[in-house]
Amino acid sequence: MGDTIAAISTPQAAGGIGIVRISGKNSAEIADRVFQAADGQSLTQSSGYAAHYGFVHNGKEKIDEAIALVFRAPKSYTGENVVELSCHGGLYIIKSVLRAVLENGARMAEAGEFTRRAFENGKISLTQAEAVMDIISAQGRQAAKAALSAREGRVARKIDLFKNELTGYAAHLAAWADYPEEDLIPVDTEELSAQLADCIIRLKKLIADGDAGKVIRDGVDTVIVGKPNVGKSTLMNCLAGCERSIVTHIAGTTRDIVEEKVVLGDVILKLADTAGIHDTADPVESIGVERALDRMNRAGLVIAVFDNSLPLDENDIHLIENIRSCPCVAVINKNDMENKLDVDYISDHVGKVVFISAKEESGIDELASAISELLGVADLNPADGILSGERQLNCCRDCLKMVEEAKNALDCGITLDAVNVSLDCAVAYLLELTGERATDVVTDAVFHHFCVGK
Ligand SMILES: Nc1nc2c(ncn2[C@@H]2O[C@H](COP(=O)(O)OP(=O)(O)OP(=O)(O)O)[C@@H](O)[C@H]2O)c(=O)[nH]1
Ligand SMILES: [Mg+2]
Repeated sequence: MGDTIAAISTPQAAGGIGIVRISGKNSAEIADRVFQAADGQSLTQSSGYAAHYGFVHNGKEKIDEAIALVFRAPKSYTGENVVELSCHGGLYIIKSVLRAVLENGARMAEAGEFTRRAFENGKISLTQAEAVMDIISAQGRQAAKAALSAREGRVARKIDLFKNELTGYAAHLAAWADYPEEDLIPVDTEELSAQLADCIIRLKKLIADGDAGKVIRDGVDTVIVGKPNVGKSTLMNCLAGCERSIVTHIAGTTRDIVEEKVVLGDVILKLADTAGIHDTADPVESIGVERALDRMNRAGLVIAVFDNSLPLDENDIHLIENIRSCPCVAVINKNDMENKLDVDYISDHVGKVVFISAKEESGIDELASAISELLGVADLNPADGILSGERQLNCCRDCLKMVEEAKNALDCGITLDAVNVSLDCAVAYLLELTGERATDVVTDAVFHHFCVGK
């Protein structure tokens, strides 16, 4: 970690401003070699949080006008000395500035290396580091909120509370088991069992919220299914806000799968419009039907569309039988037309039913609410600190398993030593989650996903 690193921290595209970030012990010295402040001030002599106007050059060649921002360790993103050179955002200019910095003593930063240094210098926990990546890749309002709250340490603080609670129980048990001659408050096994039961409920909620959080962060694979001509493609286009799928009055218009990512309310849907499901002799259409069924079985959410203007037929009934085990919303489309559909039959078999007119774009808010409820995000408060990513969720699931084991051992009257072993393991998983006891393999995996410049 002794060397000084540099990278372009803004996107690799033309823009108003481009930033080259330099971090490490010698960042001000290196910046001084390429940056000449208009007032002659040397950056090594500058105080922290100071901005200087001047020019960047490489040897005798003047590259661009720039502002140099100086941060002094430990008050910087990485916890090291940092200089950020803000130049004009042309690709050629910004790459020339980076080249000048690299030729004058800095090393090219690896992906995520700035954030890794922030973690290794104790500026942020591993969950906060992961949140930085989530902020960059957030696609919706809720996802951005969740990432920001994690960045502010909400997740880390929540995990700290669990950690302190479980460590407290373990310490009491250890003291009681190891020093029976001391005048310690006896362990009340019934009370401890109740406390662990309560902890289990809270851990399960944290995991459930994390699972729901995946929907706002990464989106959910969603398939629109139904018999031909019910308005699947019209719904797809209505949600996508553009003419993504071909719509005609002819049954069997959609043959292949058409995909589009859309934000509906707070949820990101990775939508797939499919061929109408029915018995068909047409070989092309039947491949489309097979693909639709395959997608349906793999989807995280099924939007099953029915035609309000037609009586229920065997294609509809067959579809209802097929979707029973999937998380599913039944959409009664063409609500603008006279009702001939047996809606009661559908609501008896599918938990959530929503009336819409895809053509007139009505009922879409109700569809959004039904989907949010079904996916468990309706009551999710993204600012509350939600676990992000499989790594965090797995640590938490492993911790839960250990707390459950500890409670079982306690309830079965197994020695307190054994209970304590499980509690210690539970705490170890939480330490892995926050990065306080993460192996290099775990840390490498976390930072592997970062882009250069972060
Ligand atoms: N009145 C009315 N007509 C609709 C509505 N939604 C779709 N339609 C019409 O229904 C017909 C079929 O619409 P599509 O969206 O192509 O139906 P689909 O389910 O994708 O059909 P396939 O791809 O053939 O399976 C078109 O003529 C649409 O204009 C609606 O809400 N109200
Ligand atoms: Mg279609």
